[in-house]
Amino acid sequence: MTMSDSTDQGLYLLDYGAGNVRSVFNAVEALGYKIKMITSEADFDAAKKIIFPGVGAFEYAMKSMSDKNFTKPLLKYIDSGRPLMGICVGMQILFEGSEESKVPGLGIFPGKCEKFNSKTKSVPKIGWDKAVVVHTKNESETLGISDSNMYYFVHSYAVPYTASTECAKFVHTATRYGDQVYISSVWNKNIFATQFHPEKSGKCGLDLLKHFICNFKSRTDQSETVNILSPEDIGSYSSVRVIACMDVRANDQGDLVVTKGDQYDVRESNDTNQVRNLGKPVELAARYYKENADEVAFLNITSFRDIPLNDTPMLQVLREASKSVFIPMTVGGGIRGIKCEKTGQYWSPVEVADAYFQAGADKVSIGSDSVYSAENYWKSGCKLNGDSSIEQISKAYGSQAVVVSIDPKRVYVESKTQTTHHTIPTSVPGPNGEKYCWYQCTVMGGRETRDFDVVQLATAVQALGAGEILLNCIDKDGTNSGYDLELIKLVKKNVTIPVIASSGAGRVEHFSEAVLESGADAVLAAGIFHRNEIPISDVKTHMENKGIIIRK
Ligand code: 1PR
Repeated sequence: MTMSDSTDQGLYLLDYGAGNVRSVFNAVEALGYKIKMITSEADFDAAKKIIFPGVGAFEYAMKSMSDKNFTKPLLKYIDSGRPLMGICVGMQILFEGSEESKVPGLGIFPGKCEKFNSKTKSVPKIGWDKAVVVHTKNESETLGISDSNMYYFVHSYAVPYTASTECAKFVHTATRYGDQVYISSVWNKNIFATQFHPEKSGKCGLDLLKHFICNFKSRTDQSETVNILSPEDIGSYSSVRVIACMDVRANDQGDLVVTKGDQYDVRESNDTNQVRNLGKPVELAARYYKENADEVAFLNITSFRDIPLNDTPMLQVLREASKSVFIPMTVGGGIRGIKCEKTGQYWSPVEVADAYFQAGADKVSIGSDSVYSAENYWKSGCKLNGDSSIEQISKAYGSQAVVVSIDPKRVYVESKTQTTHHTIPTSVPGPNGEKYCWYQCTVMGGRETRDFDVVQLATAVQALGAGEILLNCIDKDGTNSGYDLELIKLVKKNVTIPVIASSGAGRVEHFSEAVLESGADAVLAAGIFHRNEIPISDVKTHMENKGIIIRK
């Protein structure tokens, strides 16, 4: 056997042409193995192992499979006894169905995906968590999943876990999210599937993929139904994410750099007035991956300049970064319908998002366009007409793939009656001693203010289908004076989707305050990480000492 033979395990990737399958591709290649795309029925016959990273919403996945005529060949492949590894929606569609859609699933496992209860926790669930092996006996082979590892989950639907005899036959791990316990992986005969994303779960995830590629064994002993954990035995380990954010733009020499400003001004305050250069985006992302960031975000901060999609340098940044960064990546800036002024070519919001997903992004973040959509939503009397980028992208890829980035500014008022906007009493009075403020939304990176407040925006984007809010604050950006806790509390009170605290982190205490005092689901920083002022490990150690669950 030659060297190249040993890397070719007859591994195929089932891609029905949507979303981020590049990450799986890159993860397998980083492990030193070859993986080919399934493009025809004949490939199912040639495959010795298949990885099926379902992406998008349940119905979209089932429909795409059927449009490509992949459903029957997949079922035939499964029947043949050759190994299949499903990921996320690639696991969900193995069940009978989902509350998300009327379209039935493949029905290989009993059970149906149900939506998480958003009255008790943020939904979608986005973050790192444990997958607890439920079998306590006769399972010497554990597929490489360890209770001490954390994996990356992002989903709104899950199949409830019960300690029934039926579950015992195929459930491998379960995970708790607040008051609910659900199936986080299955293993039965030749099928292994995870609700979480191994390709985005750092080294633990890569190890799991390697295990599937090299050591997978079918599970034959299904008759053993004793000693599985009851849902009450599954502990709560959902962790708070620490995110490193890179604002990216071309500097005055034309190089793409990570920059960072104070209150959105990214130019040096000295005579040079140059765009601050804090490093190269791909290198910095690789550094944050090594330093144990839970997620990275790239924001194209000059996206208001209309650049045709095919000329967008951010696509190349993602393609390169996704070769070495195996944690979730969000990209923002210019996510909207784009028209090329020269050629007249038009890319719909879904096409734009798809280009980023194909390049390696897991989530897209929408800024200015979400403000316009939210304004229209209120003007129309809260109608969902399907026109907005948020609606279109979340319909295709699921709400968990759509982040809305908000850039608000404080507006101080003396009393609540001075404005119709949502005001709060503030402990940080205005320049003239004003005791109230409201948060005004801006577009184009803070360049233009709108007669629209953060509560109007946050509630509208949630209704339109956004899955997460990246909550910046222009007053706090780059100040190192701590997050705007009052702002975070206000937004958290009005939405059930996760909220990422952003802008102003300067000390480790700021991170724990955002979580404990304001209820942030994740914490983000830029300047202090770029300038090496506080290592991510110090932030996590501090948070852990404060009783916050983090990924070590
Ligand atoms: O409007 O959809 O094209 O998106 C543009 C995106 O670019 C938005 O997400 C917007 O927030 C971002 N953006 C535009 N201009 C700037 C700027 O800084 N001049 N950056 C900008 C926003 C905020 C965060 C920053 C935190 C943490 N930057 O990215 O990382 O404030 O900073 P800190 O920890 O140093 O305080 P569209």
